[in-house]
Amino acid sequence: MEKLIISAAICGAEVTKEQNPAVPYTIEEIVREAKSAYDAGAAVIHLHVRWDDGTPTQSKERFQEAVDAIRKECPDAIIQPSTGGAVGMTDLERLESTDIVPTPEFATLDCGTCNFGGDEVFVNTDNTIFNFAKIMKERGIKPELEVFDKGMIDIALKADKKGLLVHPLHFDFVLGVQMTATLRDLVFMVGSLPAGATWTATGLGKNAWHIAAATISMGGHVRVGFEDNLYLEKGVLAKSNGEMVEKAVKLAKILGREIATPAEARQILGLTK
Ligand code: KMH
Ligand code: ZN
Repeated sequence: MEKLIISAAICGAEVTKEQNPAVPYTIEEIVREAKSAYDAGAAVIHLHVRWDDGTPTQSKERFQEAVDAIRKECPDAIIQPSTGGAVGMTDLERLESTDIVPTPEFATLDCGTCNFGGDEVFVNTDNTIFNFAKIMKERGIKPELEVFDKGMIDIALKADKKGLLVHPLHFDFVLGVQMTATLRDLVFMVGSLPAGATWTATGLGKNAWHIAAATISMGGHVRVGFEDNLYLEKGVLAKSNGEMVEKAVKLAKILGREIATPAEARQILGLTK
């Protein structure tokens, strides 16, 4: 089986220090968490940034500062800025994270509108999605196609039909937000992908570890980290993103998958930079 790419979603936009004191807000804390994940075996750092008080931001200056600082500690990591940002941000705000130097090689592209609990709705109209895809293609940024349910795979394929995406397509299944996170769901999502696509999966909260184990067994790639889950196991808060990456590495070892270095991950994902 192909080597396993581990992505670490170290920060997110929604989780707080009240939920887990290790959630990073400051640049120093974000670097600490990125380095802990990288040292443990993560090839990809999925990046959101916050102001020092925890408020999520897509400020290009803040992203530039974070990426420059992470780069010093994790020289060859694939740093993947979020273009999702936080619920309620404008498209222009969300795209700021891609407007840094050097231009990111990889960034997320959210492929549909999603209920985020309560009254929160993460809005991604077709026009937003196609426009983000177009801009990312023009800038030479490979999108990771974030899909929260099967309909979003179909929207991504519409964008592909319009020639807006770069092959091989790479999807990330975020299960347990809008769609449930059963193994039946995971198998259905994988079976809905076009030939040649690569995929990562993550399960929210209590779904994290059964989705990771199934994904490793099925030949997919794994995302772990505070953005999606704060617990190492039931009732035990993770002390760092690195601890969660270590757990994914242990699962991979048990299940016979080797871990991809950043260089190997770039090859698997078709990243050209
Ligand atoms: N925070 C969510 C509203 C992404 O990074 O592209 C969007 C999100 C997806 O986290
Ligand atoms: Zn994210």
